[in-house]
Amino acid sequence: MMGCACPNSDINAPRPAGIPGQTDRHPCYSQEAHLHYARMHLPVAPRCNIGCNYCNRKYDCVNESRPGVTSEILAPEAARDKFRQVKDRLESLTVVGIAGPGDALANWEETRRTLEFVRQQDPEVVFCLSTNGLMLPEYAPEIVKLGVNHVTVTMNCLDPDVGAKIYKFVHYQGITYEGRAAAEVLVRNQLAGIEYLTAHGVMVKINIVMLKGINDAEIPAVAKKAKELGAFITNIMPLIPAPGSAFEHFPQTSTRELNEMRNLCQLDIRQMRHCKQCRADAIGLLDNDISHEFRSREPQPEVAAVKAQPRRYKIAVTSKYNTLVDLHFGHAEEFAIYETDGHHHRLLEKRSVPQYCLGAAECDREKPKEAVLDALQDCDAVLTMRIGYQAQKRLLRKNIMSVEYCYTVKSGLAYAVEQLALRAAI
Ligand code: CLF
Ligand code: SF4
Repeated sequence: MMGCACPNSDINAPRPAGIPGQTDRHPCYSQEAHLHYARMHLPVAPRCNIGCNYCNRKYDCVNESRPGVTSEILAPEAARDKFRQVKDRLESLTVVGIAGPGDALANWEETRRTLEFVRQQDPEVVFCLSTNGLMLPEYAPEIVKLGVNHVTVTMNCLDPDVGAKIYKFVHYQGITYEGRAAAEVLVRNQLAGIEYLTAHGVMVKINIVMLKGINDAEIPAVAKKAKELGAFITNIMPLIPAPGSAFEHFPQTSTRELNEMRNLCQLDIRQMRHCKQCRADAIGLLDNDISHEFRSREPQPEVAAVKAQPRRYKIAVTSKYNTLVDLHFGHAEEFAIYETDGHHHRLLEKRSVPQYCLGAAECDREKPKEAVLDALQDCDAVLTMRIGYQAQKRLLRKNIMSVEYCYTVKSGLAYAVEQLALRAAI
């Protein structure tokens, strides 16, 4: 039976085939499933083997995540314990994914051991991996053997001349490639890896970062190739350049441009339209990340090293009643300024400011924005429930880190100190 042919709607598309009992419980592969089923990312993969021009390794891998927020890093044993803890509390959990904060396959030992640990505890869980694809020729057979049935490969181009503009380097089998040669190695391995996976029954999703004027003309060809290789779906994502990356000032892709591209590519292959570009330690439904409820209070090894020389930070918090971090950065009319070392917090003062964001109609008013940035210039970080990308970027230019959080101020301050220390250590 033919589904609705409207290119704007995946909701009316035929129910995903996929792997019965798996793909229909996978929140990213099925639009319907994302309303009911949760995923959990285990952040066990900090390293990466390529250099994307839109990446800054102080943040999560941009191929699957939104920059500006960093994730904790877990050893496989800690990941196993965390999985057990989350599984006990989150009935809707169906998928365990490894999505960074670097590349899952550039940290294969950690990735493999983590999956083995989790499988020992739950034979039913659906495994998911996200990778740049460079190491797929080496590890695809093991991936299949481990029962990983869903793999995301970020493939931004086919033409190495286009790839030369996207990738700074590719480090493969002890050799560092640059320019065209780097893209050639990467694309060759991606294509071979995808072909192997789909031939062995793995559901492959292709993420494509849309870079205006660089790869947008080639995206339809990438989508066609994905279809030809047997991929299940493509996820065309807007570029959100990481602060400090080579593409930091590159224009963002608008939702309209993105949807036009998806509509075009949908003629060839199913399109994902509900991606949240979530973080490498995300937990919960795609629309409701509850990872803060499960974050370890134990310092990370890198953080512990930094904490050996105790450092006190000044952190500006957005909170309605100074109990919870429950205010959007743009809506705050007051910042509570704390001094903290992560354990002991001292409220120094409250600073009144004009609202940073006065709604779309007044979005271009510079004066309130500058006033807020000036008021925070002596702070190391802003701890806030939510913050827009442009505001994050402007803060970062003043070396002020944005930390998104939504639980108590006390635990948020401890978390923000961890993030500051982690950033300093990377
Ligand atoms: Fe995670 Fe990615 Fe698996 Fe999903 S996320 S590894 S496929 S379980 Fe999903 Fe998050 Fe978008 Fe990724 S919403 S960023 S597509
Ligand atoms: Fe960064 Fe991810 Fe690209 Fe690696 S693959 S350079 S982590 S965006």
